[in-house]
Amino acid sequence: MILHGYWRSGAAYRVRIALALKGIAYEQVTHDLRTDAQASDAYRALNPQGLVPALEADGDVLTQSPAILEWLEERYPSPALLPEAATDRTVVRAMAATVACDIHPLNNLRVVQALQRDFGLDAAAVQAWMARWMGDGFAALEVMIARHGRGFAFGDTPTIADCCLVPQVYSAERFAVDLTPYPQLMAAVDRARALPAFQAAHPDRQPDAG
Ligand SMILES: N[C@@H](CCC(=O)N[C@@H](CS)C(=O)NCC(=O)O)C(=O)O
Repeated sequence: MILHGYWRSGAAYRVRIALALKGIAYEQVTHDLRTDAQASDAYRALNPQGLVPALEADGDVLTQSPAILEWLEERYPSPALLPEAATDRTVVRAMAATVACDIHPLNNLRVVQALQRDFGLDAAAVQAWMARWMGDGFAALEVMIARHGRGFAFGDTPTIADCCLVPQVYSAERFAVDLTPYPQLMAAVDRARALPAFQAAHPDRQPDAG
């Protein structure tokens, strides 16, 4: 398997966590987002969106981290990253979607670049934008985790919700977002990121970090 990513990409970080939790060996190819390498024709031949990650696996190229997480779960069911009951699975997917569909797209590099280049936002305004959407999502997740978490975001084992949440908190910490209003969320994140699989997936531990 080959993971096309970038050390600081939150979406690639999600996939690295799931691969590590499932004990799957893989190689990494980096695409430097600082130089727009992900937009090159060569990479677009793999992922027409020009976004990381993409996972080369079983002779195919898989894109979109939520779809890749689901594929990993179906192809490598153990250890499970979704609970058994259909309703519980939906709760976990809803938590993951809160990050992947409602927070991350608003804070993505190309959005932030557009805000700066096309709409003239300065650094302080960008920081406020990031904090606003992360805060909205984290406030909802705080309630959901208080309701469903028993150590992790949902239940007492890691799920795809934790795979999405931990990278989002990494981003929040980078952008100095106040996390003190979310104690349940942070307890779940701290529990998850103490695990070796989460540590192995951390941006600073990747070969292209720096
Ligand atoms: N929904 C996509 C988002 C992918 C995405 O936006 N990746 C970012 C890095 S985290 C990226 O490649 N950004 C480059 C850009 O914005 O041009 C997924 O989850 O895979």
